[in-house]
Amino acid sequence: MNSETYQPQANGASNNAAALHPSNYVGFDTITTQIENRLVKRGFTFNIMMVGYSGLGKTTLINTLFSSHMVDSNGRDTINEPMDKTTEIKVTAHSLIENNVRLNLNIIDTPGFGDQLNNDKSWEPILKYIKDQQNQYLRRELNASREKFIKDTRVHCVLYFIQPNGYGLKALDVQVLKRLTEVANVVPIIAKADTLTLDERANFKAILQNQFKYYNLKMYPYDAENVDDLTEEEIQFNNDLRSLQPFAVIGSENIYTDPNGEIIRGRRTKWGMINVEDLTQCEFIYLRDFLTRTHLYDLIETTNLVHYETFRTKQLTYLRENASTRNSQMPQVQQQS
Ligand SMILES: Nc1nc2c(ncn2[C@@H]2O[C@H](COP(=O)(O)OP(=O)(O)OP(=O)(O)O)[C@@H](O)[C@H]2O)c(=O)[nH]1
Ligand SMILES: [Mg+2]
Repeated sequence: MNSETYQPQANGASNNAAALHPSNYVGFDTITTQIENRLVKRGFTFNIMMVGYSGLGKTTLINTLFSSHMVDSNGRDTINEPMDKTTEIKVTAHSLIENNVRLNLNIIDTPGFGDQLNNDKSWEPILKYIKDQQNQYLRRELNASREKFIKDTRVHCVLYFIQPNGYGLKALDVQVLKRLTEVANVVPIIAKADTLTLDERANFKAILQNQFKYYNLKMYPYDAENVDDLTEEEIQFNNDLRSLQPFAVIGSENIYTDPNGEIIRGRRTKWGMINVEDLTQCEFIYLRDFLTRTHLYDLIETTNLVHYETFRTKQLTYLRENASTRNSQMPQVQQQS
């Protein structure tokens, strides 16, 4: 073997050693295909949660995002239809297949808060749900006979709906966002953007971006200093995305045929048709691309590497400290001489 192209490393040699280029084709570059095949076969699980004040179109947007009727919203065509308000945390599971890739999608719809007389704690069940899933995952992981593939129910993305009021976050929004951003990837969106003019929308966005900074709310995607492994391009892309956030979106359950004969998903109003997939009208397409095309895998990975890791470290440290306190309180066994 050519000693110039192959130099055995001593045990424990660092990975930073100069890269070697084998003189013949070895073939390990096919590992990407091998990984791809394995992952495609196994499929991906993506758990997305909708959170926000009542009636902001959370349930409707689920159906808009995945272009299918997935969950019943309270949109009604006639007055006789029952209102379908979300009253409890509801998980619906779907298996979507596109080009042989299977996506196990779990949508976690939550009741809107702000309806009760005292709303102070109305978000607690939502936070509890997120932590419970992390806890369950940890338990399964620590199980002596742990499963080969642990079922992942951890929340990978929280879509947070902001009321299009034009003046900013409410005190309750800040309270909820503070807690949510500590435990999950939160993507904020301006709901029902058709109720704002374009100027109002731009102004509102600037106000919200300032408020995120002011209250130190860390929204997803995170600043480059908080993530490793990103290329220059990815960092630039995330910076661009952050300047566009929160996306101003419009949701709809209904499909229409426009005057050109094209099928569109939209909202028919007295003054015209809103096409939710038209970028000149709203930023729904940005949101969908961001969630499903560009950041789906990163959302899953960041949940595992950042949020779950923080939870895991805290839990294990707590358990260890508790165990050592218990041990120090136990009566000492007399040493036999
Ligand atoms: N103008 C407008 N109305 C919308 C939009 N999205 C949904 N709606 C309407 O708002 C109403 C409430 O929609 P839902 O999707 O049930 O709202 P929700 O946030 O799930 O409500 P809760 O479950 O009660 O919290 C329905 O009548 C929808 O048709 C939107 O983008 N613009
Ligand atoms: Mg709902």
